[in-house]
Amino acid sequence: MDKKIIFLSIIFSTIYFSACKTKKEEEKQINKPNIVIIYLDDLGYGDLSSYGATELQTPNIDALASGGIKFTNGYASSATCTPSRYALLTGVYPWRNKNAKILPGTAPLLIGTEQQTLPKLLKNKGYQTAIVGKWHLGLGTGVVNWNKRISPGPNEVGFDDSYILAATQDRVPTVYIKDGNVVGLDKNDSIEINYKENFEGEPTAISNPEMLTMKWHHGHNSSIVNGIPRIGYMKGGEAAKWSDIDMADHFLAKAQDYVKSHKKEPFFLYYAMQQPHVPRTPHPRFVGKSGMGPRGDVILEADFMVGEFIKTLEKEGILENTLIVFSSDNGPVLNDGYYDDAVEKVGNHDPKGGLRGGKYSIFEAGTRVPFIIYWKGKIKPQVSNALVCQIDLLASIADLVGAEEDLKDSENLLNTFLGQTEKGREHLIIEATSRTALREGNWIMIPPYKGKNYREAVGIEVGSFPYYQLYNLKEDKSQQNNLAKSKPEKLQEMIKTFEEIRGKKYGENSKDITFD
Ligand code: NG6
Ligand code: CA
Repeated sequence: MDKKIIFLSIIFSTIYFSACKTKKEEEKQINKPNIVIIYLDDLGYGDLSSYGATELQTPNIDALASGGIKFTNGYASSATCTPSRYALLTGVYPWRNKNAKILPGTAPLLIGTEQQTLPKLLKNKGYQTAIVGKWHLGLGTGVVNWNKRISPGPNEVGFDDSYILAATQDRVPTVYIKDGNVVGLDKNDSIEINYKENFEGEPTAISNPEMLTMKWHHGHNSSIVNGIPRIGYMKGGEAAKWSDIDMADHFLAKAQDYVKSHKKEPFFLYYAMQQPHVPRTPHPRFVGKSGMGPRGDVILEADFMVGEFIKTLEKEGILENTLIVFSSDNGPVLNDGYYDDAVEKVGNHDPKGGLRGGKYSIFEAGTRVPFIIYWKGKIKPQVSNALVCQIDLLASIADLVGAEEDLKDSENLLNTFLGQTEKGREHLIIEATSRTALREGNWIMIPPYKGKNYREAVGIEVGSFPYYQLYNLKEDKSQQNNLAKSKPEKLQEMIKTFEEIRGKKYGENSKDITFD
């Protein structure tokens, strides 16, 4: 070949490839915002002033809603915590995993270490990843020794850093765990946990009611920590026990520290707050602020924490380069096992925002939750009625950062999440304590289920009837008018779609949790 041609082709290919690189680099800049998921625990569709609450004000979360996209048909995959978190992090419907139920503090890790997860895919795209807050997806492989490094856990499914509470605030162990190690553990005071029986001589809510500062209503009568009776028995670990009233400040400080020390790289932070789950333990500066008792007070506390967190992003100069998702793992409940005035002081506040049911329920209030996406300067403020679910964040974020994922359940709704279209999912399967239903267009179809509908202990209708239910949610938001009989064609069409996804044996695994 002519030397000149070879020379020229080298020059051209160098120019060509360096041009490509520049474009890719450019894309990198655009497509790699920091990603933060702020996830509350049991916050209802009607618990924020931006979602219609009039009896309490949540200005900081409202600012995200009014400056971003407020979804009115945004769903958690489930009406309880563990399954919703499983769906959020794996993009897999929780009913595909028979163990995706509310887990005790001793449950093994629910997510397979080989499974794809949101933090893993982001890690592969150069992100630093972290969780601060509630985990509730199991730890270890069976029998956990809480005095050694606990593994596998969040760090083995994609999080570079983890600072968690293992299960729930009402379950033992009541300690923080950092990257698999109990924080502040005195090696001479080892921790033992048992969910079946107590350790000899250890006080419980039953044997020593005089030690309680909060009374239990149902469940929650095992070990006492900080005067609060919990689920499960715990011995030892005195120095490591958390302070309930400081938990919100504690997690905020961890989240802020993380942002400050990772502001130079793209990061993913899953900030999983504990409010307003029981036991509701507002810091004294929030006590009495809502006039609604501790449940209202901790919602105000959570709102304050969100405000402080956003201020940190702003101060560090990265707010414009951070995509923020705000949502809740399931709907609201007033009495979830403690006497804490939630029922007595709720007044005119409607945590369900006019929906039917609540936490644990296949009715709308179980899974339809506040769902906000905020990206300063990038997303045009709007209200979106698109049908979206937290399970879709995985596929959508994958697209945002240029990852290719072959997913069955998680749908790529990136354009919907960025406010470029109001087209959401065609349909969605929602789940509530093993019952599933089909949400499609304006409709929801709930198949027949065994078991009681009304659960006295929590004061909630779980949506269980021995016949089909069909509601038009656009006309009948509170699900009062069952159209199963008057709309047989619509019903049949939805049963067909439902059974195509769920199979005919959808009810087989449905096992109720105990409420009382
Ligand atoms: C239930 C608890 C409830 C709450 C829930 C989990 C009883 C009687 N009730 O079993 O208080 O802890 O589990 O909530 O123990 S969730 O939001 O984490 O799913
Ligand atoms: Ca929850």
